[in-house]
Amino acid sequence: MRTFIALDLPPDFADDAAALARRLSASMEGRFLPRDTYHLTLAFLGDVDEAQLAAATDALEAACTGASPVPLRSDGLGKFGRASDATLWLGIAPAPELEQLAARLRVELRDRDVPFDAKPLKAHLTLARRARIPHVGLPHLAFPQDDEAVDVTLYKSTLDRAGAIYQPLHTVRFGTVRSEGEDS
Ligand code: 3AM
Repeated sequence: MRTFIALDLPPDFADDAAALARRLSASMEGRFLPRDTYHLTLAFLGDVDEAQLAAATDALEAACTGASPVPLRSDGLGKFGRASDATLWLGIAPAPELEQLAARLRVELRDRDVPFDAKPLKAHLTLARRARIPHVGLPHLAFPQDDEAVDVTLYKSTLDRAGAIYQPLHTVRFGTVRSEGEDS
């Protein structure tokens, strides 16, 4: 099963990012992603088996225990790839809480022998794929209001001709970590 772990966005931030994406989609071709798919990837695991999936869930719980809310502050637009065929993203400004969470997650995954892509974190929300970024200037853009993120989810990603389908498998909200069956 193809999986990744990502920080989820509060609804207001996602709404603002979707409004930004709508403005951008008027200025360029591209496959703009549905708002509900927005996330900030903390670790891409790729294919894992059942045992690794259970270990990844444990790692997620451990990494979030006592974690602090992550400040979300827009840090401009950016791209991966060529301007003629780019992944277009909204950057998220570096923050110690975010760096710490991603670092802890990676330590917890490594301790449990769960494989993941160890490339340095580049905090971003992907807005569009296969975008053709114009050379002329973009319209005036309103960026999302600053916010805080408190949820991390282990996602299953299924590749489809129309794009990836993301299915949440396990979500942890910081400070309220509770396993299934535990009394509330
Ligand atoms: O967070 P975004 O949407 O930018 O591009 C994939 C997506 O990134 C990325 O993981 C996220 C969930 O699929 N991804 C896919 N393959 C990857 C790889 N081998 C990868 N990230 C790192 N290494």
